[in-house]
Amino acid sequence: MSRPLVVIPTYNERENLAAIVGRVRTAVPDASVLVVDDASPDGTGVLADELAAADDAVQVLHRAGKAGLGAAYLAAFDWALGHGFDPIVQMDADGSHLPEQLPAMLAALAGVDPAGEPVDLVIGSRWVAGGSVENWPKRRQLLSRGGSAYARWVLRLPTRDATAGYRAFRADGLRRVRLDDVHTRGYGFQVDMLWHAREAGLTIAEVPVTFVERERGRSKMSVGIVVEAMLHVTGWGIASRFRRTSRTQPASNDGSATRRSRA
Ligand SMILES: Nc1nc2c(ncn2[C@@H]2O[C@H](COP(=O)(O)OP(=O)(O)O)[C@@H](O)[C@H]2O)c(=O)[nH]1
Ligand SMILES: [Mg+2]
Repeated sequence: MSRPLVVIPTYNERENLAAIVGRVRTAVPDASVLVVDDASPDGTGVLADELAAADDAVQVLHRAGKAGLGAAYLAAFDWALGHGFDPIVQMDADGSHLPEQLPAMLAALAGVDPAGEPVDLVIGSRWVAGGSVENWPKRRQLLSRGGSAYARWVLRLPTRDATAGYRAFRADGLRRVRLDDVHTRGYGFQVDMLWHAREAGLTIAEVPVTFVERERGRSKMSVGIVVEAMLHVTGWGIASRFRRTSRTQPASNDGSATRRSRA
C-alpha cells in the first residue's frame, strides 16, 4: 500500500472542488486524486482540468453525461486498479467527508481486525462511538440511520453505517469484489458495494468520522432515490435468502445444510 488514490466523483461541484482537492493533498501528501466528472453543466470538469494541469498528482476522468454515482465509482475503480493504485479511497466533493480524518482510516486499513485478519475495507462511519453528523436536519439523520438499520437487517450487513460514502479499500480486496455484479448506479450503490464486499469475504472495519453536511452546492439526493434504494435492498435480501437456501439444499436431503446456512 504505497500509492494511495482518492477518488472524488463530481456533478456540479464547482464551488467545492478546489478546496477539497487542496485539503486531500495537504492531509495525505503522497495521495493522488482522481476527479470523476459527469460533464457537469456548471464547468466542474474544466476546473478539474485546471487543477490537474497545476498538480501532477491530480487527474481527471471525464464521462459523457450524468450516469449516477455508482457508475462513476465503478469506472474509477477500474481505472485505479489498472494504474496500480493502492489503497483506493472514495470521498464526496462537497466537504462532508473530512480529508483530515483520512490518515486514521488509512492507518486502520494497514492494520488487522480483532481476529488478526488484515483489513480490506475501512468504512468512515457516522454511527459508531465517536462518529457524528454536523448540520444534518433530524429528518435526514433518521433517514440515514433508518436506511442503514434496514439494510443491515435485511442483508445481514456487518457494519453500523451501511450507506456511508467515505471508504478506503486495499486494492487486493477491491479486486476480489465482483464489480460486474454491482448494478446499482444511484444512491443504493454504497449498500450494493458493501454487500458484494461482504459476499467476497472482505474484512471490514469501521472508523468513526464526523460527517459535515455540505455548505455549498446542492445535494443530488431525493425521496425517489431513497425509495428506489429501499426497494433494491428488499429485492436483494429476498433474492440472497432464496439463493442461499437453493444453494445449500442439494448438499443434503435431511435439511441440515439449510439449517446450518441460516444459523
Ligand atoms: N460523477 C458523478 N458524481 C455524482 C453523481 N451524483 C452525485 N455525484 C457526486 O457524489 C457525491 C455525493 O453526492 P451528494 O449530492 O453530496 O449526495 P448526498 O451527500 O447523499 O446528499 C458528490 O461529490 C456529488 O457531486 C453523478 O451522477 N456522477
Ligand atoms: Mg453530500
